[in-house]
Amino acid sequence: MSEGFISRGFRGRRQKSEISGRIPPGQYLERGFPVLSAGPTPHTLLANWDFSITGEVDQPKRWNWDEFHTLPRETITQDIHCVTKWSKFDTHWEGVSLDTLLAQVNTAASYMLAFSDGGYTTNLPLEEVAGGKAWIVDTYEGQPLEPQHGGPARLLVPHLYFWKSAKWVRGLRLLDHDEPGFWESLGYNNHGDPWKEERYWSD
Ligand SMILES: Nc1nc2c(c(=O)[nH]1)N[C@H]1C(S)=C(S)[C@@H](COP(=O)(O)O)O[C@H]1N2
Ligand SMILES: [Mo]
Repeated sequence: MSEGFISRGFRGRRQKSEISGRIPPGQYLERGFPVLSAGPTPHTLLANWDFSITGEVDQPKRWNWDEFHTLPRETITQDIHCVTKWSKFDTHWEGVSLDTLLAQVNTAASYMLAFSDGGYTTNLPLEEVAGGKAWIVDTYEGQPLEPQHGGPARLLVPHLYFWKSAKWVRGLRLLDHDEPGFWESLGYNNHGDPWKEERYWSD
């Protein structure tokens, strides 16, 4: 048997050891991209879209679509983990780091509530989104982000369960205290670290 034959047999399939080192406990590897939305998909025209930072800031900040696209952009390759137990490896995104956005406001806040078209919210401590851990993304696998996956733009916080990655995001409300978001008020864990299996409030 030639080596070529053996590697052909493994092509398209990942070695068990690679998966087990990389997949958080209780998760399985998904190859598709499931859609999970608590309500209908909003369709906001780019002409009406803006992104704002409000709340505990000296001066609120707002970018329309064109202004947002003058900001420095980053490409991101990350694994994502949904609390419903699917994980997806090596997803590719493009967008603006929250470090870049938060650098443009003066704040003493320690928390934030991301808010979206349709009313969805999710809460995060600012230290969980600082230092290259969170982005506002508008491109997925080289294409404009599809509405069902959160286009025009979504929050991406890949190190936490994917419910923290608010689709159709329109801004961040900075807070001096923690305030549970949509799923966090309905029993999902306040923090949501997939490696600690922080799925529900009792975890
Ligand atoms: N605005 C909004 N964002 C959301 C949700 C939602 O219902 N509304 N669902 C969350 C959940 S539970 C998950 S798992 C991911 C799913 O993203 P996807 O549909 O792109 O896979 O979006 C998160 N962000
Ligand atoms: Mo989810």
